[in-house]
Amino acid sequence: MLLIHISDTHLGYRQYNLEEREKDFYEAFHQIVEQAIEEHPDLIVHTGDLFDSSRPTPRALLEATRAIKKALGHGIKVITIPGSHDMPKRRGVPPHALLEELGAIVLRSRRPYVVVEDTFIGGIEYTPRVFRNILLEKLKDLSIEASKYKKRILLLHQGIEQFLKFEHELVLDDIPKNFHYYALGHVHRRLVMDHGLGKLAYAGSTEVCSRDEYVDYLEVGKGAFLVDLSSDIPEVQRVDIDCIRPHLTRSIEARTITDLMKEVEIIRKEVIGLRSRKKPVLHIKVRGDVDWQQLRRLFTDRLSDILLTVRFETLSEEIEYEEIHIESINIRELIQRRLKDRKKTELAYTLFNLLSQGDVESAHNLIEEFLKGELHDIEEYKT
Ligand SMILES: [Mn+2]
Repeated sequence: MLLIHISDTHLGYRQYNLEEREKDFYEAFHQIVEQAIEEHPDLIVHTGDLFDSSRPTPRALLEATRAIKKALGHGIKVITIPGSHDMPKRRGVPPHALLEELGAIVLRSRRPYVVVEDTFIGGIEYTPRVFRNILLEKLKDLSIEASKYKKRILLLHQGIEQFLKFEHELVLDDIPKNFHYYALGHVHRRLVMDHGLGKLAYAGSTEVCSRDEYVDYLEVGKGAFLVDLSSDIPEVQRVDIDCIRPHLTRSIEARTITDLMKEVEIIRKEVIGLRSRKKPVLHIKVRGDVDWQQLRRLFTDRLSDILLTVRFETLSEEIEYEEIHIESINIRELIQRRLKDRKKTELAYTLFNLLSQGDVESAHNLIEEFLKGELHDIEEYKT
């Protein structure tokens, strides 16, 4: 059996609120599906965060539908699980249900596995850390069920401690050992390692969701994995896409205007030297006090013809952290100590709780209400 493993396509993500960036994510998805079809696999598995939101826009739904319909039309099975971004937070149907209507298979609680020929394919939707026990239970059940079949594949969208130090739900030992291929999503950097009877792999995101991911892209590329399960140990090969928009990061010190203009000229030559089909995103880290208006004008005037956008951020002085000597860590207390304000602590702590449960949507609403000065009752957000 030959499969293509794709993950974290985040369709609908509009980075920097730019339409071009939204389109980049669609383009990456279409390109990888096209390349997948050319490999003539039996199936395509997608390990979550197909969409950037559990309520994708019609455009995002349309793009997903087109690509998946195409794959299905070539006789390729499409199997997916909801991820942390596209799983409804409370009750409700994941957007994937729409794709089920087309003939894709969505593995989640009500249908945790399928069998294709003699291959067992099990999957679990993203499960926040607070439900870790349920997750472990489900893993055990799948492992037992899988043992009846010759080849076994497991689909997960979770963080593993080794790769996500502070936001993981699992450690490597939690993952059953009797599968041949572990298709994982959630970690945006591509990686493959030995586990159980075969290989464990994060396919990574297909576009650059945050600046740091561009560094990963330069090191390990972006795209999918082509997995051949015909031999005892699966062979995992990279399938790379070439439509990733470049991100350039430069640090500058606050200096005279002449110095800054020299800096701009150097960057200009560099950008032109890239010979990229897509205009790069430039990230400028600024150290020291600057005249922001002048800085912005200078970069925009001299570089806007060759860049998609310039993002500025301040490089703050190193923060000194106090050492903590307490027996158990009380998060609320730590926040209180740092912020020294009861209201802000309440907000930060509520946010912390929501986010540690993966409830990005409520966290987002909370912040939005707060910023608009419309936050009347924080209790509503307490979990
Ligand atoms: Mn993701």
